[in-house]
Amino acid sequence: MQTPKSLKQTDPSQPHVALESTIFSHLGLPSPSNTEALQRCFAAVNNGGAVPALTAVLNGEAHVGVAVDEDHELAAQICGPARKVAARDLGVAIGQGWDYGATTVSASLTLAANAGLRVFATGGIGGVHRGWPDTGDISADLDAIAAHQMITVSAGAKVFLDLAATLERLETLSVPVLGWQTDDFPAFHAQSSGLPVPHRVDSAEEVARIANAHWELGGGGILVAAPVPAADALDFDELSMAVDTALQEAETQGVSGPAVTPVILGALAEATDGNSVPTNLALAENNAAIAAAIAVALAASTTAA
Ligand code: PSU
Ligand code: MN
Repeated sequence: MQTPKSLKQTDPSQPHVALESTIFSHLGLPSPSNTEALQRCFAAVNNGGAVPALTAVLNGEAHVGVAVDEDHELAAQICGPARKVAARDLGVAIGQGWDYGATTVSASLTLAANAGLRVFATGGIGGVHRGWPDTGDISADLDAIAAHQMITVSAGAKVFLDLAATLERLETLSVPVLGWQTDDFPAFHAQSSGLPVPHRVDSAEEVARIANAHWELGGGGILVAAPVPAADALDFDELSMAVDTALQEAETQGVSGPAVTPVILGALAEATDGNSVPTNLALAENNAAIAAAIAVALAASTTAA
């Protein structure tokens, strides 16, 4: 695949972990927690022996590998006024020269795959929204995960979604869903949704073997679902009540389209008295660390082959 000129070059033979930027923007987390999340995810990837590759659209150029540690101003901008960029918006953001575009999971996977990367970490992926038969609201994240030969590490899908329908959809799209040291599909802020994962994995090497076999057969993306660490998890019942409150709030505001997820995330933070925010940070950091281990194992398996 040809790398678009506007992509900042990375060396794909090195273990890299691509990161999205929406979660680090005002659309994903309140300030200053978003900056803290960015720093903790970068540190987790570095400590795991991999290179963080933050994706974003800056001054009309798509980037894979924004060096935020060298450019605090840039970090502040990404965490500040950025506009949401999903996969379908990439051409628009580049063509219209948007100053700061925060990439979602779908946009990040598109850019990272074009740069030759294989591993990506996020907080929780988008998925099938509750009430989807009426609204048709199914995140473009799912199709993007299926389309690109990348491993996505997430704490399951966001808890306010229809998680059973999200798993069904991933099955239809032929996306292997691997529970990271768990038999249960995680529920983002809570360790378990009560739904089983189709397969459990226990090590990064195991994920690398599965990915190599899957890709040799022409398969697309793989989802690794890692539960939030126990110490940082929220109680599922308490969380469910907060989700109901947040969904009602979003309905009252009458939002639709790309605005839905940021509004619900904000309402959820309020409904949990802010408790969802440190949990969100902890799970994003945990996912980044696991993704680094997988990137290192994948690079080793490619060298050995
Ligand atoms: N998970 C988080 N915070 C976020 C998101 C996910 O913890 O901000 C973002 C991701 O960028 C994801 C997007 O790709 O929400 C999904 O948006 P939508 O539901 O509109 O597809
Ligand atoms: Mn949507």
